[in-house]
Amino acid sequence: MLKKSIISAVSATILAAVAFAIYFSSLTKTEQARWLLSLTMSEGEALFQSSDEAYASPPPLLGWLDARQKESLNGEWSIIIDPMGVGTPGSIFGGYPPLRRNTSGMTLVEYDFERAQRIKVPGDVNTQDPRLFFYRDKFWLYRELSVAPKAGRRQLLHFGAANFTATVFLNGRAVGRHEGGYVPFHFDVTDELREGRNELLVWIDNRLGDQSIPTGRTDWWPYGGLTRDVYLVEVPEARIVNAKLSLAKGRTDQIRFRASAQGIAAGETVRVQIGALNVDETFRLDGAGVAEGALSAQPELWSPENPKLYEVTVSGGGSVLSERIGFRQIETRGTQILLNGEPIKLRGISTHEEPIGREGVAHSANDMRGLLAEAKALGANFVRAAHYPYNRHLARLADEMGLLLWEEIPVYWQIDWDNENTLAIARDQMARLVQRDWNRASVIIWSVANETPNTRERLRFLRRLIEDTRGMDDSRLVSAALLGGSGPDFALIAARLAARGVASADVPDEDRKIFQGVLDEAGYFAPSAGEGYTLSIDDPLGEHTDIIAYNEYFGWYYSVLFSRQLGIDEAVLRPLMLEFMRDLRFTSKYEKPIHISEFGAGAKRGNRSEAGHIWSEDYQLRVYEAQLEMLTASPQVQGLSPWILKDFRAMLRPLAGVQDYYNRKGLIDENGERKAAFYLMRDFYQGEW
Ligand code: GCB
Repeated sequence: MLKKSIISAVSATILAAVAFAIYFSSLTKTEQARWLLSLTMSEGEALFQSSDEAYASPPPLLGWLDARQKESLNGEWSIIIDPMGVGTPGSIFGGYPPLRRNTSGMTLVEYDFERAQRIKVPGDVNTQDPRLFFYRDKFWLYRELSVAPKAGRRQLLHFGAANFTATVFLNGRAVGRHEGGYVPFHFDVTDELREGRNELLVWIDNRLGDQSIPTGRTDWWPYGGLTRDVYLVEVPEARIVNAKLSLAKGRTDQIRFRASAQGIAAGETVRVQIGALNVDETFRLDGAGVAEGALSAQPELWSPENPKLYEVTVSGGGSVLSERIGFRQIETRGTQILLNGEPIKLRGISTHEEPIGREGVAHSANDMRGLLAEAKALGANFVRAAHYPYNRHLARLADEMGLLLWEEIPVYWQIDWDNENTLAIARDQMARLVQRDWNRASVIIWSVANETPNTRERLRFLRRLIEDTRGMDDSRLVSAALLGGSGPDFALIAARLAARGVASADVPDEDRKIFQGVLDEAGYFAPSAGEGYTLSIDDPLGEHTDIIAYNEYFGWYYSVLFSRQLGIDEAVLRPLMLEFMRDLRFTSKYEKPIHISEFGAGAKRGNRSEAGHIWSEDYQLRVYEAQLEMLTASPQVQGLSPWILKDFRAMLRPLAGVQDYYNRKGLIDENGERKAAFYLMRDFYQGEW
């Protein structure tokens, strides 16, 4: 019976093949060619489509990375640039995997990783090859690794960050994809790894757009690539995934502890030890793999003056993890910020993740130490790490060096507020940042956004992020850098500038007439020459944040705005503005501390100007002088983080001979040379305020 059906199946196949051969030979040569081409095309299309496959997303973050057993995959990787996106595995162009070689001299291999150019990982691709400086598209990174799988252990492929969408292939199989950049993620590759040589391929798509986080247009360099450490982390099957310790709310004699585990049975225990505090407790895991409870302890409190850290060991299953952790309280009371119950002013500075004296992204502990050392030299006790999560060394070093930190995700300017996927990327970034750094005492503020428009959709989006953040971690403050000043505010300020303009002896007649016109229009409401103004920062998001953070550019951009609005020459308006700023004040209807998260002016180091022309160190200095006088006269202002510590790379900044694709608002230049305003700021931070 079986024999019969096999015979009939075989003969049917032979018949079909013969019929096809007859049909094919009846076609003309052109028809035959078209037929063959259509076959290749449809295969090709299928391969191109494979790039849109639903790839696995990475599991939740693995905490306590520095305490894990791991092998570094840093070093030289092969790179193939692929702006057309055709190098997908299996395609005739990329033709990978397995790694193919043309050893016979007759094998067509175009994407040959052995012959390809090498670049360093971690590192951005843009500054490692001059041809890639402005490149913002797709490329492949490849390396081999050899491992010996071990029974009872899992191998996790960890990336500190991949900018901005990374699809990871191991031995030709897609293991997953992460979208968004700037945050760590991993995949469990135990089942993909094999004894001996393994081929690891990462497809990076460095494009950003309207729906990504960050959006396509940013005032910083969208460095692409594997910008942070890559590791193969070996963990036991039964393991601690993460653990958080922080002081109980309002208390200094109790530490809250919470750990999550995987592969350890409910009812088993997690042990926490802090030798110096005589803590040695165990907590049972519940059905969800969580163990939590309170520890009685009276730690010496962490502060910038006394950055005290304790060695903490958490063990459970096969994990034994140790880290140095500090304990402190941060809260607000009315318009004050309290650190360990005492009012503190944030003497801060803003930064980007770029090292001093080298091009590209900062990725090593040394890079970060250099940056933080310069903030310390400025006399700062606070760093605003704008505008995206930096590498993990930042907060660890800030813990040790005694610097308070603001950490942020790149929800920046205008994004697609109604897009679910956009929200999902932002939530993922926040979760990974918070879960990575929640044991760092230095981090006191999570920021969910920078300079976003005041709309309903934005409010909904950001409230969601704030809720998420507080849900994960209620031992810190939440904020967002706002844009302030409404149309009416600016009209009233314009009238005050006009009153000063009319009274000033330095204003040319033509401009005086324009100013007079503004005053005539204001009529009865026209201000007097010396009148100041109090600007209230009332963005509705302020209701939901703990701190009202405000970016303002009086003395820089706003002078352009007023000059255009009034039709007055900038040369006339700028000095009037610097004078007026001394009578400008800030407040908010929310009874909360105000932090001026940005102010500044562009200056090319070495450019001096007695006349105080813009782009000179002298003009920058004048803006800083006026800003400090203005800001310290507003009692609600409890913190400053001027823009910015160091000149940084920005595609938005082309001005030849001055910017050359650097944003020049740094207090030091790209080589670490200080500008005059650095010293002014340093003297200010050493003073009374
Ligand atoms: C801002 C942005 C910051 C820019 C800065 C500038 O308001 O928050 O990312 O770099 O202004 O220099 O224009």
